[in-house]
Amino acid sequence: MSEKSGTFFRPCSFCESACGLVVKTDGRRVLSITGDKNDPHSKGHICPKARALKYLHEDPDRLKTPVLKTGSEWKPIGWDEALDRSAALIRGIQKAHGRDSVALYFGNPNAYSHGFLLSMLPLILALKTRNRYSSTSVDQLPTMVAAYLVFGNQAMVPVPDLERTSHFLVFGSNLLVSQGSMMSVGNMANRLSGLKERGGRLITVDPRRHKTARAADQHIFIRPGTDALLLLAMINTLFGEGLVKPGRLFSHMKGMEKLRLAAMDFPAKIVSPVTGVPEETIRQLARDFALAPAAACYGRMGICAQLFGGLTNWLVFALNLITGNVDRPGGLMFARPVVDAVPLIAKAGASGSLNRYKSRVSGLPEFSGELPAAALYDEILTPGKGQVKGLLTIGTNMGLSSPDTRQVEKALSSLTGMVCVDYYINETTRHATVILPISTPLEHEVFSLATEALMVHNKAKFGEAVFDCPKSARHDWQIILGIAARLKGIPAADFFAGLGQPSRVLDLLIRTGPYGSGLKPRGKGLTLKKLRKFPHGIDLGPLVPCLPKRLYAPDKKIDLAPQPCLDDLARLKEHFFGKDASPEKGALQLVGRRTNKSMNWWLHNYSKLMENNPFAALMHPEDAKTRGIEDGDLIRVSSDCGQFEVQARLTHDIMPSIISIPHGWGHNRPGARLSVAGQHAGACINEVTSLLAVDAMCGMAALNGQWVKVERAG
Ligand SMILES: Nc1nc2c(c(=O)[nH]1)N[C@H]1C(S)=C(S)[C@@H](COP(=O)(O)OP(=O)(O)OC[C@H]3O[C@@H](n4cnc5c(=O)[nH]c(N)nc54)[C@H](O)[C@@H]3O)O[C@H]1N2
Ligand SMILES: Nc1nc2c(c(=O)[nH]1)N[C@H]1C(S)=C(S)[C@@H](COP(=O)(O)OP(=O)(O)OC[C@H]3O[C@@H](n4cnc5c(=O)[nH]c(N)nc54)[C@H](O)[C@@H]3O)O[C@H]1N2
Ligand code: SF4
Ligand SMILES: [Mo]
Repeated sequence: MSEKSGTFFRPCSFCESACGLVVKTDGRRVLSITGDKNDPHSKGHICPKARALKYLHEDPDRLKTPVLKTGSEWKPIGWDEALDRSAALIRGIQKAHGRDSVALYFGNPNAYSHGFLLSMLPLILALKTRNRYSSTSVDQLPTMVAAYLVFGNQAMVPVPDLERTSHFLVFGSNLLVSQGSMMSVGNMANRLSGLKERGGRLITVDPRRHKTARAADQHIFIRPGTDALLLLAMINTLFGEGLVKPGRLFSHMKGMEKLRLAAMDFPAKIVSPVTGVPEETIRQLARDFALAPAAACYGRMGICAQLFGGLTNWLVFALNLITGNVDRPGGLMFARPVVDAVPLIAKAGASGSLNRYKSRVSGLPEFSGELPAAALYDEILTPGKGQVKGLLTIGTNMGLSSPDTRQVEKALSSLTGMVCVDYYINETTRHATVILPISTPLEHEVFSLATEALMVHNKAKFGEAVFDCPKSARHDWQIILGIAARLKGIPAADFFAGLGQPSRVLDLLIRTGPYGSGLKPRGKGLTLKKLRKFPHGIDLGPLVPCLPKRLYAPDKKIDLAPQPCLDDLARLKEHFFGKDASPEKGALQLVGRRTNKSMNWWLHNYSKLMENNPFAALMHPEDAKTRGIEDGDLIRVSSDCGQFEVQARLTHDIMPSIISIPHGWGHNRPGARLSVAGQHAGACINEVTSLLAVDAMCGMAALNGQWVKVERAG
């Protein structure tokens, strides 16, 4: 239908925001990409990255056929040969060295592909390796761990009810740039101005006064990694001042007394000097939160990628819970998507697990069948039974996105075989034996399966493919099932026949979901066919309360004081109040930041996105002065792991002794074929981050807060 007119409506599949796009084509080329004003979720919002859909599609560097490495050359090969070789490589290594000798690593963009999400299980089952990794453990792992421990299901992640809250407290997230994450908002600026218009308040807590902080009613500087202390002191204040009012859900909670006792050790007076937040500010923060008509506390990368991410995410949930701000309008609520993964996960016995086993070398804990990314490189480099010798990556530039790129580089170049599913020969896939390129987003259908479960207002949308998929291209699910079938020794055709196209599976999931028609052919509710009739998406209304019905712990309780969290408090105390607790002299603490025209490590090959997209470090004038650094100078940032040079920008919008550096750069690796990115190489922040900085409780990489040496270059 829309093919004729050349106008297509679809969600953007680059980030969790899932903004509605209008893509106009002349049948062969994209003419324009604009925001869809009729999309009830994003109401016309898009960001500069959306146009990368066109650039990616037209990029001459993008692989159009599989390639095989022969010596230092890449040879194009056909799909059957490529899939046969990939499967043979994996099977060969597993036969010789055991099942765990091949590792799997799934990267961030897979979260936006329903094709991937609906086909990954057969691959996991076919590989049967304990060495399963993903970007989760450099991203949102602590949030999922906390959701599992507190609400009983790793997918029960509550989102702030931005439409109705009157008090929004944000830790470690620059919402106006990132658009938020572990929540799908669509149009952040609009939602935050709505909050202001209602007379609500926005408060940010961050070592940097970023764009969102500048738009906030109050900004609080905090020393990196100390958020758990601040939250404990806030909770302590609430208990001390009789402000704990858990409300309706109280009878479904357990652990209140344990939480009170835990917080007793952390009064505002004690945590103030460590966090850098004045005592009275801490108390006032707690009171304001408790007394607001409806409050929501949320945090993202700043409270995940740090040494105490697990504790901090638990405490964020606890703060919301004991003030009665969970599962009520204006607080933290749960989305009700058309495909509801939570009960499916529960039924499959996969609600979550923590520390059932540990990684072989570094002893880091398992979470829900995955091991932490920070553990992988030791597994590759350390000989012994179970050593990883083969790697299958799907949609990750892990060579740059993991800490300590020097060590990662050493590990990747030592592998016996590596298969990558990716568009490019980039900094990571250049290590591969075979690269299997997938169709571009314009060549396949889009459905935001994962992000619709995190929407701040219920909504469903399905986007048709804009272009026919060329005969020579394959979708990710075809590649994944193609490898899985070969590993299982099943003819690929049988595999597809059994599982069907993702859209068929999707239809089944929608029919059996919360709004579904059921399995009868003429049921009343939603089907994929009906959803397809609403190209701008269907507005399914504001978030609605769902507890206690959706509690999945065996005792059906919300746990305010999970044992793994209580146990981890000793590490927190030792770290900040133990005998070795003084900060490193003369060093600065590194924090990361997102920028408007970058998407992690993969949209730098498009010249339009590289205009006014500088690679620069932000530091405080005081720190610059003591080092003889002036605005615009080239500085050297170093640690035990490595070093790089970057331009310094001086600003008072950052705490003294902090340095903020964006990620996504480092395109100077030999053999990568990214001609535009190569001209804007910059340096990779992870050249100076260490694999040893890990949140021991859950295995999350502590990318933020590491100490680095900073001096003038040259
Ligand atoms: N334009 C753009 N948008 C993106 C992305 C992108 O690359 N570009 N990436 C997407 C992805 S994958 C994600 S996960 C999200 C991330 O979304 P955000 O979390 O909003 O992204 P960041 O800019 O990394 O913000 C992290 C903030 O934490 C602060 N911080 C560092 N350490 C601490 C700490 O210990 N405590 C506190 N309180 N704050 C701290 C940093 O100063 C920084 O301001 O963004 C998504 N959106
Ligand atoms: N120091 C530091 N490190 C960080 C972070 C930080 O803030 N600081 N942030 C962390 C976070 S939150 C994240 S999410 C990770 C991101 O790191 P990764 O998960 O490694 O993801 P990207 O860097 O986005 O790389 C995506 C890769 O997938 C390919 N690709 C794009 N779309 C698709 C697709 O649909 N299918 C397939 N098969 N391939 C595709 C791209 O070409 C690219 O090679 O980095 C983490 N690392
Ligand atoms: S904010 Fe995210 S979803 Fe929206 S247009 Fe930009 S990249 Fe796409
Ligand atoms: Mo992320």
